[in-house]
Amino acid sequence: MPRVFSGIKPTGPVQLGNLLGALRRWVDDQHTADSLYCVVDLHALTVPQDPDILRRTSEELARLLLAVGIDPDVATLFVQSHVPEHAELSWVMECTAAFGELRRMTQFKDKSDGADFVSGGLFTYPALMAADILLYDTDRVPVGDDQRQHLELARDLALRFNARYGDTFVVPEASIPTVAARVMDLQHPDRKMSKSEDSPQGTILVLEPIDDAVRKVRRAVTDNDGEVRYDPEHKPGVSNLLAILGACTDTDPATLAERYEQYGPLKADTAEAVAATLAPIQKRYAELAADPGHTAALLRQGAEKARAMAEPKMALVRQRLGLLARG
Ligand code: ATP
Ligand code: LTN
Repeated sequence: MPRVFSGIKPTGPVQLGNLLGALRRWVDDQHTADSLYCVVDLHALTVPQDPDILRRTSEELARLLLAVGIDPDVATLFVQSHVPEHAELSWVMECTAAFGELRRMTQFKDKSDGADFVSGGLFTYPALMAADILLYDTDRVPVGDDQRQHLELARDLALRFNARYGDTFVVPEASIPTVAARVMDLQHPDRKMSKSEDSPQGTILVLEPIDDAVRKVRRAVTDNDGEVRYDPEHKPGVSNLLAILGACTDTDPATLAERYEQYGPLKADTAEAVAATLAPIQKRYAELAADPGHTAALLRQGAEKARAMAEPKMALVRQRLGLLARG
């Protein structure tokens, strides 16, 4: 079975882009691959976090992953900081990456631009992400389109390490969806929907009241020419609605466009499809939240399973590098 690994940061409430671009495919992949899914709390530390909020967000995120359908009996669900090998291999990856390579990362440029404080971790972040992936001999990484460049780097680092020290890592492939790979902000369709960006009216949260989500879709920014056409470059707002509707109903957005003459019905159908997608997740989340100890216990088991894979891999890496054997 192929190995699948992916991660999500506990940086805020999960939004529709996370669900359509990544999480729904995680659920599908668990049945055809040996999959590991990780709450990447160390990645969240690249920007200052309130400890109490980080703790709560991490736990709620794990619960949401269960609510969307990750089955802990099938997939390995765990928290990054519970497996110390991630941080250890990250250092090795920092030493494998070139400064110039890290400097080219567009996510670093976007997130550092205009920030009051830019941590060293924000710059070296892709090395930690490569470590996450390479620790587990990952074949495939289901992510949204914004992670394409980081995945390329992870591949380059695996190849470089293998060339320098001998075959050690599997070279992973990105798996990016054909529809809704980049869900855009409903108010600013020129930028991606994101959980930590402050755009409440443009961001649909997976756990927000359904009425609020519906209202946001109905008020989404479109354009003035009145034609329904799937053309992300020239008609980003309308195309975003078509992509959301397409992802929620498993239909090709360009085919959907032929069914609409006006924006009103497109918005109404998209709102309805979003509501139908979110409602069962919210119901399941509420059930899980009634027993908070359950999620924590599952995460402990998940970390044990992950550690059993990460420890021997890290031992091999130490040996390849010439680090003295322990004990
Ligand atoms: P942040 O705003 O804190 O950077 P984020 O919302 O971008 O967070 P991540 O935790 O970085 O979310 O990403 C989790 C997964 O969701 C990744 O695979 C990422 O590619 C995907 N993803 C995030 N935003 C979108 C989006 N707008 N459309 C499609 N996929 C997305
Ligand atoms: N960098 C990713 C989150 C992430 C990840 C990973 C995704 C961290 N480690 C490993 C896939 C595989 C992001 O910002 N969305």
